[in-house]
Amino acid sequence: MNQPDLFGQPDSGTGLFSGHPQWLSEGAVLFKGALLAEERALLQEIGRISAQRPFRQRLTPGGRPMSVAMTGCGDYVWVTDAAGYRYSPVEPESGLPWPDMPEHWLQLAQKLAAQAGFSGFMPDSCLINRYRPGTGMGLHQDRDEADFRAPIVSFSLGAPVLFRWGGLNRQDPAQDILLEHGDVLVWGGSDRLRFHGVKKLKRFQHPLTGDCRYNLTFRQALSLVC
Ligand code: MD6
Ligand code: FE
Repeated sequence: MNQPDLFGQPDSGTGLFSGHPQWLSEGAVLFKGALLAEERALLQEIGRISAQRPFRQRLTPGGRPMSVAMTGCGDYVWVTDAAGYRYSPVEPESGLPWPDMPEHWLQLAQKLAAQAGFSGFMPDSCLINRYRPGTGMGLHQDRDEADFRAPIVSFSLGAPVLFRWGGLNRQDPAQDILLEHGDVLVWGGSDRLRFHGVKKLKRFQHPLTGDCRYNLTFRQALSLVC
């Protein structure tokens, strides 16, 4: 049976996502429910990583704590403190390297990037964000990476949220995109430097994550596209 699945379930036979990708524009693709078959494994691995390198509310360069708590894995993780925004090979508090990126995560991120038209994606960084009710993220561009030709692959797990999706200038009109448990957003090319943000999380109870939303963002932080 090779019928496309309108509900966006991964095809367990091939491991390929058979739902319809939604192209938001030339370089941004939303795969609804692409992670549903992997939800438990993903959440278990988040638990294992955060047991080693706990979620922390880091300080902005201006000295205010971010409302979102962060940890991560891979060669580098994005951090912020008085010294500024940067990708760090170690957890600043302990000086210890980050846990390895699980092979399974790398494969998922690469597969979805390729399905969005970005083959050869080699993420060296996965930032894990944890949102609680009332937390969000202001409009920003992702520009701390070395090579903007590489896309970003973003996994959403747990409570749903509205993602603010703007243009290349801060003042450009923005639209709201619903990101739900299991959704993947791949974003690159001419959309790579779009302004975006996360609206405040509403109270919600998810059977697997409680009131939390987790976002995993895979990036080529310091490695160049070859
Ligand atoms: C979040 N994500 O979804 C925050 N940036 O929690 C981001 O800031 C983001 O999802 C670039 C590309 C995809 C993203
Ligand atoms: Fe971002």
